[in-house]
Amino acid sequence: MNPAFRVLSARALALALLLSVGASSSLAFQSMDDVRAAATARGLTTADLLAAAKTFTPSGMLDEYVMFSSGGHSGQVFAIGMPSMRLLKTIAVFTPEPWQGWGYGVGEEVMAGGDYGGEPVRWGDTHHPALSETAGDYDGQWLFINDKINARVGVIDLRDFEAKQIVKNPLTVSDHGGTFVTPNTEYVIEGGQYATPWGSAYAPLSEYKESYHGSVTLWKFDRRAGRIDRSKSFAMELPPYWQDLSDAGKGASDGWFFLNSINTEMATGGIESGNPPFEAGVSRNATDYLHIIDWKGAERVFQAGKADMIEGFPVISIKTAVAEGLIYLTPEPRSPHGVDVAPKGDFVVVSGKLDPHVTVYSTAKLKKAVAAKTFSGRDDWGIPILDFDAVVEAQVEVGLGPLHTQFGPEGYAYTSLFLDSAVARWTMGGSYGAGTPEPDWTLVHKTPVQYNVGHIGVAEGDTVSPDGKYLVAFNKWSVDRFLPPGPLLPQNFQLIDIANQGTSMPVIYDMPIGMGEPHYAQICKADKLNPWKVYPEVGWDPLHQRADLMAPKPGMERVTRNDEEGSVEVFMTAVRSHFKPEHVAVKVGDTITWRITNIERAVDATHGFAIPQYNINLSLEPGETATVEFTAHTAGTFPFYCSEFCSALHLEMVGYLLVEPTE
Ligand code: RUQ
Ligand code: CUA
Repeated sequence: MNPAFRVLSARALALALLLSVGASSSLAFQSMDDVRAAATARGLTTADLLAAAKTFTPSGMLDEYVMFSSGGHSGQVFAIGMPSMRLLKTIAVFTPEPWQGWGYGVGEEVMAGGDYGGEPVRWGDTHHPALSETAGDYDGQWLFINDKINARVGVIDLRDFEAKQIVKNPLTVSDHGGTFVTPNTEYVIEGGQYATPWGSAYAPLSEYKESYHGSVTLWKFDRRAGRIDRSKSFAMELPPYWQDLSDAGKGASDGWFFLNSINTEMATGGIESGNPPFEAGVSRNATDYLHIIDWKGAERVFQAGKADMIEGFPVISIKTAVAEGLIYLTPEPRSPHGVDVAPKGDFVVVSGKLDPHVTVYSTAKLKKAVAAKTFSGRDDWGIPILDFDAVVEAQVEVGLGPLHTQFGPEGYAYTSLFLDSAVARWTMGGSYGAGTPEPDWTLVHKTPVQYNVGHIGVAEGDTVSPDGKYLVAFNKWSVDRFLPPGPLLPQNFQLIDIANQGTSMPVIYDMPIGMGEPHYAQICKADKLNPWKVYPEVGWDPLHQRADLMAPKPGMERVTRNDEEGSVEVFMTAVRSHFKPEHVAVKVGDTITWRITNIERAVDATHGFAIPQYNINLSLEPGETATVEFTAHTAGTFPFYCSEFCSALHLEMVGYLLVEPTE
């Protein structure tokens, strides 16, 4: 017998037994001996069986949470059930995705919203998803995601888990400190990253200080329209300090947001010319600057018409921001990365990658220092620097390479430690202090993770009332955790059970992510989400979320040809297991408008529609209508078919597009 097995507790066995009975009620009764034998054969310990009991989700059981994870450079977002850690959907945003037909007739209009510089940009580097909030709590309606490489923001409607809008930032070409939302989703905030001249125009690096700019953009979100309203959006100019992560104030700090920065040195690199490389130049100073910004004040200043137009976009200059008292700086420790606002908004936690402490600022002290003008100086742009000692509440030594902090319900905070490959649990003080058995502001425990953890996410972790319960470590490396699929290894999402206080914080599940390099994720209680099971009406246009009057309906299927214009209109329906019409005959050079409706009302009765060579590939969910326009550029015979195995006669769900050559 495996020695580890002998320590199996009666409780774990009982749990395992319960599970096995529940999971296979159709099988003959299974005894404890069966569980024991199976566990022994696989070398499982008590802890393993307990972890299984906490995560194993039998067929048909639904998850308690949905995690919306960045898809990294896949340009997409992943929806993952928790605690099962089952991938539910890849939500296509910046990158074409064939299963959803995204980018092959549908989604192109949305993606075109993010094009700039003349060439279509068909991928993204997604970093930080943000769920819409009402009164500081996730409301389950909208999801926003930034694209770091191109400075774009995507808007996803959680009624159908589809992207509806991509906006391109006109001022900058890279972003990072976004997306995050203000407590009622008034704004979706996108902080820049690498400074460039406005609009990413040319200027030599020797003119860095004069010509390069930092910025943060406040995109106004119109909930009714479900779109960012560019006409009510504005930005703020910032020094070219390479602003990094950011968070919105709430509760005690409502009306403010916080951005940190990593290059107050304004290093410009140039290792090839004997200059310090960026990695050294950017880390020279002992401190960088936390930016403290009054967004409600900035909104008033913008609405009063005090913004300048730059690249056709309103920008509040640093000069105006300083004169209006909208912006302050305060020192933050070496190579800052994460800045995270505590649930009540009373503390702001900053991690410096090269400092083993997290630094906790008090928002009450920040406000006091602003009011009393407790400045230790001004930077080169005249921005007041709040005195560090006047605003810091605590510094907690947590370990090497602290990056990001999340909060639990009982007064614990959690910080990812990149260099230690661990997640630290530490106690908050102030009004949180009473919730934990340990003294305020102390490290309680570290759980090792595998490996190189970036962000962490706690269930409902960015809200005014985190659930705790689960924490996910988003690890960059997996090294030896999975069978190696060649030299490019999956990343590892590790689920950590944080339900107990003190030093019990075990890893209970590993989920390989075989796509992109995810950064952050937000975790929403599943019952807050209320997605449609089928589209509300037959003939629904998901882009505009309304019935399309032109949508083909049963009885009106036809192909009409206008000889003079050389144009053809197709009105087609799809239902198990045929398209109607099945023959579409056109001539080379015809312009074709092809409308197609899936007239099914049954849940999950999705049809695909794909035409070879013409690069057309749709997914039509029940009720959905879509329109594709193309020119019949090539003569030939093109069997189009349904790409979803929708019925026993799915193979017969086919038709012919006949493109007749012209002499
Ligand atoms: S950032 S860990 Cu966007 Cu920390 Cu990736
Ligand atoms: Cu419809 Cu296969």
